[in-house]
Amino acid sequence: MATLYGVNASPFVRKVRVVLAEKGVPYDHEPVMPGNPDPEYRRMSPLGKVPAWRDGDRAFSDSSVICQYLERVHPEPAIYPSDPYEFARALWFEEYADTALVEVFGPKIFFPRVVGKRFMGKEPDETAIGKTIAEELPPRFDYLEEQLSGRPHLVGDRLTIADVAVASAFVNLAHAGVRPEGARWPGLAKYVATHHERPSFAPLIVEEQGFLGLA
Ligand SMILES: N[C@@H](CCC(=O)N[C@@H](CS)C(=O)NCC(=O)O)C(=O)O
Repeated sequence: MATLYGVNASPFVRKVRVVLAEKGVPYDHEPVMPGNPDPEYRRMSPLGKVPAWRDGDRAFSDSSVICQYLERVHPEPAIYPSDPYEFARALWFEEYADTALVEVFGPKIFFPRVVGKRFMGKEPDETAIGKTIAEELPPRFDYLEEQLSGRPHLVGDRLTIADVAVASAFVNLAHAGVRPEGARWPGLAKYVATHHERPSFAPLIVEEQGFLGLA
């Protein structure tokens, strides 16, 4: 059985776990922490980042690479559209989630409010977090609300890597107690809640809540 390396609360590790669940692929899970200096780990992930993936003597890192590899090895159900334009759009939303969403949701909100507090005993700077929530979340939420236009998926009419990546980023925000307000972003609020209820997401969220002491 192949092994996924990386701690469960990472949005990138979660992306891969959701894809594995959607495709029904069993795997072993080693909850390696980011920045692991172990030379053997660095051979799989030279930058020390999580996730990494080992399948026999084949090992490599990066959630986007792993998800595309999984699509080739386990094509059904497809999570990448076959239409070239829809494929490009799905990759774009994955990229948007992995950069524009994660860089704000992670280090500016989730990390200080949840990780710093629980694992380092550090009180979060709520003034800075409140400023981020007030200034940096609305343009991102507005963009996604407009792109969704009330539809259940970002690209086409079924789950793609776009939804997996975007909904995964929103899990970290939810762990920090922040969700898009339904009154202002009704489509996005429903989209996030619906994806987090999927059988591929829900058990992971419960597992993470236990790990993070949020249960
Ligand atoms: N592009 C990478 C990003 C992975 C990443 O940044 N993971 C974080 C944890 S959420 C990490 O390992 N950070 C440690 C570091 O940057 O040294 C992917 O999609 O896998």
